[in-house]
Amino acid sequence: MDISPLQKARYAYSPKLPPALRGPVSGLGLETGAPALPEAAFQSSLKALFPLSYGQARVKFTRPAKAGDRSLAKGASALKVGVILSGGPAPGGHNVIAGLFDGLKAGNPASTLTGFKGGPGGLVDNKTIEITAELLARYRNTGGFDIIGSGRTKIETPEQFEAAFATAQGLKLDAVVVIGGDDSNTNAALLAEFFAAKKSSIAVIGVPKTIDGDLKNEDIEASFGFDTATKLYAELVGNIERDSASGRKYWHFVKLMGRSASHIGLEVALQTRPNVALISEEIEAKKSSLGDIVNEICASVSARADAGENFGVVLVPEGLIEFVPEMKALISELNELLARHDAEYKALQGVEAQKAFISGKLKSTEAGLFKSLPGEIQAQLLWDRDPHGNVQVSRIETEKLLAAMVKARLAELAKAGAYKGKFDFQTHFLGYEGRCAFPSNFDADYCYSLGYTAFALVACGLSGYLSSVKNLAAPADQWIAGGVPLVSMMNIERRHGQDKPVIRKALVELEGRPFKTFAAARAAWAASSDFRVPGPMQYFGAPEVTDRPTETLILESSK
Ligand code: FBP
Repeated sequence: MDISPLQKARYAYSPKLPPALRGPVSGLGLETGAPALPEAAFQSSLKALFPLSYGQARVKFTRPAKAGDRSLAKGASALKVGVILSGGPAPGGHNVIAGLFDGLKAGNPASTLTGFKGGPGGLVDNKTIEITAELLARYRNTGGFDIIGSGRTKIETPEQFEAAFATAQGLKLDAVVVIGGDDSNTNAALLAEFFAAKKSSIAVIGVPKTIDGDLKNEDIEASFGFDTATKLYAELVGNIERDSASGRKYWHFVKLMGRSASHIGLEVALQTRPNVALISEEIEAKKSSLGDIVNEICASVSARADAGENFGVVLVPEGLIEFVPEMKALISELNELLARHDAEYKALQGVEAQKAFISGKLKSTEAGLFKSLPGEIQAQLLWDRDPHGNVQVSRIETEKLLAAMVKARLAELAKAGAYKGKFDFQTHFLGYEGRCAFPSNFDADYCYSLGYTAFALVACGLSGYLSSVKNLAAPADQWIAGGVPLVSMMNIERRHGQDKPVIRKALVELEGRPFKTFAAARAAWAASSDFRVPGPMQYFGAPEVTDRPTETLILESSK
């Protein structure tokens, strides 16, 4: 294989583990905490939906094991585990598999790890690949999910659940480990309950993945991949800022991935100090219209033009469109209509016929808004939902919509004599280029630890848990490994026109330190060219450069 010098050097990297996981598996203890319950409003419905998994306790690994600790009942026996990579790739997935594999082998060299190919569909369809030490050696500390592939199949129908169970039983698995985001881990919780209802001892353990950073709560400080992806986007945004200050002729509108949540946009803003960074959650809270957002951008463009600076950078979160109240109402009506009239709608020939059909069924306000949007955006809003019922926001070109609206508004202002600058723009979408980057040292360590923890949870005979590693803003020798019951993170949401139990998505908190830090600084950034250029991610060198966690994590963990 012709591999790059960096890939070769990364093979030699030895990820750090939390102290409890270092040393022989036999010395590992498990401390059981209080039962972890979901939000009060959803307790009775979730108890009814998950009678066997509801009310489990948080657990934490300790070393040495203390009297009263639950033992690693299955720690020394040979285990057979299956692993799934689910949803969008996130840097570090290969290291989760490496940590899981090494844990299994440390417990008993006869243990085996099977990969399900192409995501959850691999479990349903029994498509597997044996993960050997030789295979894994080619993927350690590398980005991507290509060792076994990923997919977005939602295990939903009774037939799919039965097929998943038949596969796991047929392979005589002790556990299935699902590496995924909120939707995939919701699936993991449902599978765990289903297996338990079958009186099977096959465990299901989840691992918190997603570059979006929205799978977090009081127990999960960060999802893996967020650190690497934001470092990569921040490098690129910093470079764009410097280019804009060098050429002095463009405003750059940069859409950043992240689906609904603006964690990525906020983190990149904290690292790069752009002129404008839109935060969807604030836009929703302030009930800002598209017109308000355009005016906010125009204010910065205009103030900078007065100072002779006809350039700048605007960060646009991927999911923005869903948070503008009038657009949110439109999307939710579209979701209901598309679910209700699925067959009729799909039978129509061509996108124009589909637009006309749907627009004829919308309520009058929403119909007016839909008709006012550019044709391309109308079509993008109608594209298929993903298997979990989400609008595919990565395909809606919000950055282009906003740039065009800003240009039109500036032309009006210029006509009225209220704007005298020059405005030209470029648009960018940063997303896919960050999902398979070589994991940062942080993600390489975190992912390896999450995988090793998943093994330890299986070895303790637990099921329905999400692998957790805490105290992440501190060096790895202070990290704490444990597990959190999946059901405790769930609530009930409207999906595909129905109420469904799902793991709660964590959006940006407007009272949280990361947002408040940004909000206190942004007025100065809007007017100045005091950009911050973070430069490329470093893998070798001084720990303060190579191991620095995200600003979000640092701010959230500082009391
Ligand atoms: P996950 O939630 O599966 O981690 O996906 C993250 C993500 O990268 C989002 O930021 C983005 O909206 C979406 O995947 C794009 O999905 P796809 O890969 O199907 O185009």
